[in-house]
Amino acid sequence: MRRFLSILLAVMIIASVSVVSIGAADTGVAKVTMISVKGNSVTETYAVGDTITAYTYLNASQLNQGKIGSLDGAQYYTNSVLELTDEYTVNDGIFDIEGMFPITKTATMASGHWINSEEYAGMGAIYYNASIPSYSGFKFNSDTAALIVAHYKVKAAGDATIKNEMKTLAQSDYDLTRIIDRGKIVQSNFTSPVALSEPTMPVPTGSTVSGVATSYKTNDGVNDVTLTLTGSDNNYTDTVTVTASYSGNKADTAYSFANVPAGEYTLSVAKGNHVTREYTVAVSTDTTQDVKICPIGDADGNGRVNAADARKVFAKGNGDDEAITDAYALACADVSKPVNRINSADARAVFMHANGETSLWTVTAE
Ligand SMILES: [Ca+2]
Ligand SMILES: [Ca+2]
Repeated sequence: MRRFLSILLAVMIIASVSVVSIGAADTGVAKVTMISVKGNSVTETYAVGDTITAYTYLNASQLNQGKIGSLDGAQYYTNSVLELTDEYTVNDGIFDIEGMFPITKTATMASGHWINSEEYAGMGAIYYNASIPSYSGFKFNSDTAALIVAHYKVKAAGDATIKNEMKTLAQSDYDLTRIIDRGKIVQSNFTSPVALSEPTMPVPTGSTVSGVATSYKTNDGVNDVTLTLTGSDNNYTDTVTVTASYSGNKADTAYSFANVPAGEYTLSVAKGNHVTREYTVAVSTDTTQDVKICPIGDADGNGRVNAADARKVFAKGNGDDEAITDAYALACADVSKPVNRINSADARAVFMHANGETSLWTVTAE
């Protein structure tokens, strides 16, 4: 009985020691070192319970203007100290993948989980793989181009590492030239800054692009004007849809894009029964760009398709080059095959529409 009690006491002492040791860890600190793809690092100290946002950037602007066609890699982290607070899996529960991979976005296949290999014992990992094998590529063209933005929580005291490794980094030119090939850096002229707190690098806030979109009434079911702004030298793309409110047959409708980074853009304007039009917009400050689209067949740009349009199209098709000169007006006049050529078939179709015989537009009942 006595012997049994002493064993029980010993067990209780061990148990209480282990409780004390957990308590010490909870109030301790974690020294976290983050290592970039190229091996440079940053170290910060955190309290247990702190949350960390880890930023990994990539700047390949020296190579093909930073356009990357495919990348494949992992971010490893010391699992005993750090917990990945957002879990990403390929098959289920995809959660804010655009926030985690702001440039490659939903083109990324990613999963965050632990691994237990001999090489990386005790490490967790975020695996990612993204590919756009076209000339446009993912644009890692500045030191603020984020590869991964990952959220961690410090769950215990100790030393921890967040380490970026890449298996493939390939340009988006036609032969997909490798920058990193099977884990080996073969072209070293890119940078990969890392940060464990809010980036010290300036984050562009952007400008407003706004204006008035002029369109016309073609039938009562067609009211949405869709404007798409796409960066020529960055990854920005956004679409705004506004509802046309008519005064007579014309609608002047305000539109606006917020937080547009400086750069050159294509603004595409589309509406049912209208000919889509593209504008080039340079943005360095708040920018006003009024736009106007016209109905199919409106060769003189007044929003109506009538005998005057038919006469113009006929004259153009008959060899009078001065009848229609503007490229967009030509697109409005080019209503019939062959495309990119104005001839008597276009004139006939516009005339039939003006005459109320065969409409050029999709007409639905109100
Ligand atoms: Ca007209
Ligand atoms: Ca034609």
